[in-house]
Amino acid sequence: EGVQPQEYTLIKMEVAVKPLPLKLGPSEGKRVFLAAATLRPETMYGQTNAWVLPDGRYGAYEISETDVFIVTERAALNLAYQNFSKTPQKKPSCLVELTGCDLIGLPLRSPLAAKEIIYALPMLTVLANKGTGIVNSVPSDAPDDYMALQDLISKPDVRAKYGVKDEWYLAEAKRLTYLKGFTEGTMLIGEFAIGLEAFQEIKPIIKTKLVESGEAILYRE
Ligand code: A2H
Repeated sequence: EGVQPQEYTLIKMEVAVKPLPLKLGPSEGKRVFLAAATLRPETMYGQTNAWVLPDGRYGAYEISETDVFIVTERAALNLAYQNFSKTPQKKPSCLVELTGCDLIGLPLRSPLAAKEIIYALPMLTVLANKGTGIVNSVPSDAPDDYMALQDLISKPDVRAKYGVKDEWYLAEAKRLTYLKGFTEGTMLIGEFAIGLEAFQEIKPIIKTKLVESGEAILYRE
């Protein structure tokens, strides 16, 4: 780890269900958010879901008079040092302790997300000691997110284990995964990695180049 602290953007994903599920009952009357740490806030348009660690330990912490963040205890302590706490000089106020399993399936309203509602889904590789323990998922821009989503899509037993319903992610995740990179992506590697041109403009150039070099043919049916 470097000497400089890492700066993340915490994305506030509001729990969008009333009344709150039983487990979150003690937070009733407050605005409750899953707070996700990201290095890529500019990608938030492409969010398809949020990730939680099923066996992870979380809490609903009072960040202000009105707002509650669901994060790990470690993150709540760090937030308190940075003055995000209802009880600034004291131990963070935890309304209820939760596990990741308690959060799976929560409907969320996340800033910038093209989709009005996204859901919290299980990911086993979420690190309890990084960020908030909550991750926003942008499969079009983050390989980790893409792989975790593919994993869930291809493993009905995992979905069954965590009670994941198909309508929480399937159609929209697929659509965004396929469309997003095409309409808004830029090249990151290779000779066209200038970072500005849209995929759509580069696509015919690469296609021609591959055909001319014999590495591809055009096929019609
Ligand atoms: B990034 P670094 Cl689109 N466990 O956000 C595992 N991964 C976590 C995490 C945790 N507890 N907390 C945050 N992260 C992820 C967006 C994104 C991210 C995109 C592309 C790349 C990317 C959407 N997911 O990260 O170790 C979060 O995913 C590439 C590394 O501090 C966060 O940013 O460098 C990133 O890891 C922070 O990782």
